[in-house]
Amino acid sequence: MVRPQPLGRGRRPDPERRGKIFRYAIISLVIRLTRRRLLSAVPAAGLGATALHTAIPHSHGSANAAEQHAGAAAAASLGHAGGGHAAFRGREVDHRANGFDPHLILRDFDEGKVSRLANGRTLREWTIAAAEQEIEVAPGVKFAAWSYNGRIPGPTLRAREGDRLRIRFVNGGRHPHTMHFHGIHPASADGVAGLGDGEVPPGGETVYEFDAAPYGLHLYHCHVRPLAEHIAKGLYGAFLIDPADAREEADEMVMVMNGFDTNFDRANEVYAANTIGFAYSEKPIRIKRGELVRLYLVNVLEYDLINSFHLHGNFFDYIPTGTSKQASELTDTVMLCQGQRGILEMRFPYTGKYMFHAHQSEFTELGWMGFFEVTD
Ligand SMILES: [Cu+2]
Repeated sequence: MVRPQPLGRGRRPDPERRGKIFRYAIISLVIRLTRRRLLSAVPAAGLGATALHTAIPHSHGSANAAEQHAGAAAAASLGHAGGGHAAFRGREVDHRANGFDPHLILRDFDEGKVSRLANGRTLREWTIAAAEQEIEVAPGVKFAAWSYNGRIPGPTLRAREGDRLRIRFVNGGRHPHTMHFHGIHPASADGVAGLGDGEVPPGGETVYEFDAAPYGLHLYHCHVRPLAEHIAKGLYGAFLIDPADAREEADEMVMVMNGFDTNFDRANEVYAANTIGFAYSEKPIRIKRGELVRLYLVNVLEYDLINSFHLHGNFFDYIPTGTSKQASELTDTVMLCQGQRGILEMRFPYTGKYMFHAHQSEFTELGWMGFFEVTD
């Protein structure tokens, strides 16, 4: 689903990539010369917004030069000025207009409507609706997105191993969609074309029902072709199954690493954890010194082969896929391909601000970085 391409600017880029970098360089120069005018010309409506708003899915091939230029300009202005967001200081994403706030998504776990089956087992039920909505992924950069329950990533669904799960999926979009869960379940609940109810047409709905297994950190996403577009548009979320004997109490949070192709060139212009570039940089994540922090980390990034998480000033225990109680590694950097995920556990011995970011510098500069602020 992803097309091979260089991982960073240090590698020898392919011609398309070189074109993108060249475009960035030119646009960055123009921006440097006309920053004041450009910033006032990038209203909340967004430079690329008009073009992007009317863009229909899968239209990346037909996006005209003006659209591409507009999207790239908005994104380049984001990535420019060393850390990019500096150019937007004082400008913020309108979380209210988006309908979600990455700081709330961070610690939000949806355990569903809980009841007990006749056999004594726990039943968890959710209703998840797909919709189309425009979101501001970085200050002034709008993206015509698809969402589950009005947010990107979709709700973090949380269950305990052995629970019965019943997910009613309603397609409120204009294209067929599904929910495909990672985990162990019958083929009929797999959320792909030709199995069970298969693709759910616009206005249609279906129910996915299965047992929660195995315990660990998983994900769900739409599995309709073209898959890259359906995922990159925003149809994904974390799916967490706790072990029967719960993990130790901790300050728990979820980061879904993602990105946005705002100019339809099958490469991302904005990178983030939980969608909004620089959100955790503008407003650091507050944690307490000495407290156990458990980070559920999922990579859904489309169009780039690898993503990563690197922590400053500390190390963490890493549990791949969360399917064990034992960490496999003590490290400060993990590398994940699309669909890979894991649990990070750490305690900060010192107070202060500690950066975290992708160790692909390009991603960092285009939004995927933030800070933990450790206090007593
Ligand atoms: Cu879809």
